[in-house]
Amino acid sequence: MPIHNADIADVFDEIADCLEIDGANPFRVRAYRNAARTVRGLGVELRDLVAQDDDLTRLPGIGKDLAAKIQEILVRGTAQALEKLRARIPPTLTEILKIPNLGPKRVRVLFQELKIQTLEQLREAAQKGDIRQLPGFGAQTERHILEAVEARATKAKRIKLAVARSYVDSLIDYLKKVPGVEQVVAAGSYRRCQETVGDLDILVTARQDSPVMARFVQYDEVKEILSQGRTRSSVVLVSGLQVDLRRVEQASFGAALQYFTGSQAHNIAIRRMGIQRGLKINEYGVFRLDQRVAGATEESVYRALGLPYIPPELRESRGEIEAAGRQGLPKLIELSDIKGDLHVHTNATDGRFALKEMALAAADRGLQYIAITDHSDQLKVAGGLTPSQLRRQLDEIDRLNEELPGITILKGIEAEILKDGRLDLPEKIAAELDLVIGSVHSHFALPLPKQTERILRAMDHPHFTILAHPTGRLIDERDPYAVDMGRIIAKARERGCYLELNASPKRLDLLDIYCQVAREEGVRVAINSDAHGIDDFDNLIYGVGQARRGWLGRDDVLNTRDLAELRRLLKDALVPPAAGKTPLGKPSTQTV
Ligand code: DGT
Ligand code: CA
Ligand code: CA
Ligand code: ZN
Repeated sequence: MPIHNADIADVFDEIADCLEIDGANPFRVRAYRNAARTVRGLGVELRDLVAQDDDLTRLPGIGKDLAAKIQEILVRGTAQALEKLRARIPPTLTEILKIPNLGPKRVRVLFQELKIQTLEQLREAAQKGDIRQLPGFGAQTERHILEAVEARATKAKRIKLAVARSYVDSLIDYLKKVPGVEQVVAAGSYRRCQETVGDLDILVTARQDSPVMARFVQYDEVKEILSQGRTRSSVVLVSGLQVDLRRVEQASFGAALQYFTGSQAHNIAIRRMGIQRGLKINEYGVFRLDQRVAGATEESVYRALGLPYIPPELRESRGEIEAAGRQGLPKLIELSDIKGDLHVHTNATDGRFALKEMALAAADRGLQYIAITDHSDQLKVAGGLTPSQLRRQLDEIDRLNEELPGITILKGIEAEILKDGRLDLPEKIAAELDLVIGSVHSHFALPLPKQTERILRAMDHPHFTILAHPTGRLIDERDPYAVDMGRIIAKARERGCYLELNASPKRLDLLDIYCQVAREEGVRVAINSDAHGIDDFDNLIYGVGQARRGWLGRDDVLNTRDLAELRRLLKDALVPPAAGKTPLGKPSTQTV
């Protein structure tokens, strides 16, 4: 059974959870958390590194002890350290830890005082009013807990796109090696680059005699076979991901790919359009009076309707069919259009690598510039920079810009947007910065008018350049805060500043629907990795996927510009447009 990095990271995270509930030394907890993050973000599979005898202690945050644990997990699938902890701490407690408002201390109190071990017991205790009796809890906390438990129970388990990708790639490689297999494509929400996927839909074409259906259920990561047939099988992988495999005829491949890529809403609209033209469209092809007229390729399906090809990311029934009909589809951005990254951290705050290492890693990936944007002073938990630390960092950037010819380092900061909308920005240094990213990391629960006013006020700061992760959501963990995004986007247009699409797979914020609004309003978006480690630059691809879902083309994205033009655009954001000057016009949109 091959062990993936995500599995190893899960073991480390669970150890950290257990240690935390156990009241262990915070440094130990953090060591496991950091290791989990390192492992998760690694570009290569650890099992491959171990197979070629690489020294794992070269990896950041991995010492001898953790390297040994990685080896152990690769062999046994788990670690003895975790098994020992589980013997004392019921594993279901770590589920309870995921409820917002419940940190390790509270989870421990609930366990010790009320013997609460499961979400179900937590719900019952909250309903009976037992929790409010505990020291440090109260009626309001009890109500929040109950709401959170109920919300979790109704939410179907979905997997983040980036996590799914690590499983998909191995499975596709495996299927491609089966004799007689011709094409293997992952369709469904995965192909549409949706931020999370419910299950995976894979299509194959193969020669008549190919054993592909039998081999699929024999894949060594299959935990459970749900159904098995000649053209369709479903399994659940060890990771919990369900995979549906369908074998289709070559002549139907395009129609099947179109059908199983979805979305359902897009497909219904497409089929309705077909009916109006006397065409029947299904997963086998496009038919006129039972005569197949198209279906071998997706292009042929759309062509039969008089439409150009519609990229999968647009197939959400949000106007793409109408736009295609008038030849008005945007030419979508691609990863190769990204020239730089405007949100990067170093170990001066909560990043894990030195400035130079981050710059070299970015240059390695072909980026022409990065902006260093470490946290500002007020974000104490991330070790925010004092003005004198920032000053030293700026001097270091000057030195490195002389030393490193391949890349330009811009000077920036990720400034806290304080509760009242002031920016945590050392005013004396602000003028020396190339850009200022404003971020909300506190007071998420403000009511909508207050939250909106707070952010609008921050955007009024003359040095404000980019609004980071504009809705604050963490996928599956934290909903967007209550904020009027329409007003924020309108403000960015008036003010001439920019919005970030944070490419971290757990954020993907700006949301796709707001990208579409930003584009219509002529507000440019910066697709940033928010890198805390060198591998995080690889997350830009997820930002690009989300941007494509939001209809963005190259011109709609700030960091597709070469350095000279980028500098001009950053300067444009410096002061509000003077009276009489026309506000930033719509970027010219390329059409195909
Ligand atoms: P997911 O798995 O929840 O992330 O989302 P999808 O979009 O992958 O949905 P899924 O796996 O249920 O089905 C894959 C595609 O197959 C879906 O996007 C459209 C197509 N499809 C499935 N069931 C139906 C249906 O009842 N009607 C139509 N028109 N299309 C369907
Ligand atoms: Ca699916
Ligand atoms: Ca499915
Ligand atoms: Zn950041």
